[in-house]
Amino acid sequence: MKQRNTMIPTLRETPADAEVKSHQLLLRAGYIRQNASGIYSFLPLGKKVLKKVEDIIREELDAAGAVELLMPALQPSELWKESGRWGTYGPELMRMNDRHNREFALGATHEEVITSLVRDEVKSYKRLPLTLYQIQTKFRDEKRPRFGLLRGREFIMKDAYSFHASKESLDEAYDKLFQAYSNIFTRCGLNFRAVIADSGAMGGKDTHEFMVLSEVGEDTIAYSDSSDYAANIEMAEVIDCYTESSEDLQETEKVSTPDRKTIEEVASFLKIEKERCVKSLLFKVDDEFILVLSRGDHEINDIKLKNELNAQVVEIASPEETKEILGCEVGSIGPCSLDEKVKVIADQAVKYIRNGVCGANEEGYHFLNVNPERDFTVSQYADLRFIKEGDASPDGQGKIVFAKGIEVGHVFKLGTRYSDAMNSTFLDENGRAQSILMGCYGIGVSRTLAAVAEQFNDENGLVWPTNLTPYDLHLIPINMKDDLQSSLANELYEEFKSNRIDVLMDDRAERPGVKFADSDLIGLPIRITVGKKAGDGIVEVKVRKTGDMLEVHKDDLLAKIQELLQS
Ligand code: 9G3
Repeated sequence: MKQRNTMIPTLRETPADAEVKSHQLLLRAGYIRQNASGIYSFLPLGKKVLKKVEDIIREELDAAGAVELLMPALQPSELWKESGRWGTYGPELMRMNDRHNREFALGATHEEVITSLVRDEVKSYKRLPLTLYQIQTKFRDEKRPRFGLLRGREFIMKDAYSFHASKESLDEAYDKLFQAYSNIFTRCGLNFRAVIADSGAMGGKDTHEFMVLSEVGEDTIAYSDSSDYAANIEMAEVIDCYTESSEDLQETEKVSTPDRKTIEEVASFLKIEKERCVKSLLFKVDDEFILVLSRGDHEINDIKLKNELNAQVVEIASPEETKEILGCEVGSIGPCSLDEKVKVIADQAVKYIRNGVCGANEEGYHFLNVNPERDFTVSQYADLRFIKEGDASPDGQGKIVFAKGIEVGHVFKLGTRYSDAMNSTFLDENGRAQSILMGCYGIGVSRTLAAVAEQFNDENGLVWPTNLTPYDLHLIPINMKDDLQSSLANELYEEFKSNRIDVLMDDRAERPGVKFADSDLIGLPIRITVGKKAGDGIVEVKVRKTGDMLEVHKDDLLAKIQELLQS
């Protein structure tokens, strides 16, 4: 490709609203352009990288036995009404009406469409298992699109769906695709972890997220410093390895704690450590108010609370609700002498508190020397808190360390959540109708591209791994007007092309400095400069990643380039 014939609009300056490296560089190097908030065009270089990511995904999905299809982005609302999700998704689900005023969703995901398709076409266990996938544009009207392709409102997703007659078959497909995902992200050169995740609204039990370690990641991963245990912080379980206190139980005492409301204020006012405080939070769980206790230095994890109580909705009670139910302000509530109707549950660490402090359910008063079971009853202890750095790893090996992650993949065992709701059944070998078991598996393709850009760059621009680079090498004649240079450059251009090396030649009439700066920005793995020594058939080869420079005679060049591209 010659640069006069393509479109690579590089920018000198970093656009003000681009906050992270990948967003800045993909804009500056002319890979993407924003059309509207969270909506991008992939310019020729961006499109070529996108295709390379997609081709790696296709190879691995096909090898895992999945079959590609393509579903529509426009989805009739009837399907989402059948699954019950038309109402549960709010403004994030983009909707439109057609000319007959019929309602449609712009596809945010395709469980409904694929389940209805399989419902109509797959009736017998003989046709199972089946794994179908597509690579397609998705629409999600994010409240705060940001970080360029990392969180867009229109993005490219590979979504796969598997269909099974048995749990064993689903487990087998899940493991195969789990391995395929590991292969994909490894081939993309990404530093990733598969982490135990929460299935959220999707239902189903097993689910893993594939997280690329990155400071700009929105998710927090808790992983062991000495095993491969890793979990989304929402799901990381805390093992009960607290030590029993040997303290004698002291007499409870009510003390005035004027205007002290938070754990910090109460602990410092009473000169006790936070570990000795009982933190009380009133939660609204579906339609019931429950007082949830944790140790003063811990935070209640609402995802764990929701899963433990098998609830649909879990939210913190408002100050008004707290006052109405417990008769006092949030800062003074506690578990002692509560009205029977308020259920009390606690994180397991609370069980080990001895002579602790808690709110007295009276404005500005707290109790000293409270002890579980003697002074307050807990109907249920469970692992309800967020894990902290330094906690023991749940697999018993090493300590927990936190890292930020970009979620690039998510795999779920859905079970019959959609086939039940949409009556997608198959006849088993005894002729009995059973709901089809499903799995679903997503990769954020455009997000993966951005994650690669986030991981592969330096102070001069992008530095693509050879698997994903838009072109294999950058051929730069210093001066196209110089016959020796332009003829050697064109000769090399033809030679590379006829040897299936994808070459980009900078044939623009730009100063060398501009060409070199653009070349570093665009980030192709190898640069060949045709300059003053063209007459001797000598060119300069530069390896983008290491900056290594070497002079090579044109007769040795092809072999050298092929060797460099292999490594
Ligand atoms: C929506 C909107 C946003 C959504 C969803 C639906 C996330 C939604 C979860 C999934 C689950 C899997 C198949 C590929 C892998 C992920 N955000 N999810 O269902 F309407 Cl607006 O997408 N889907």
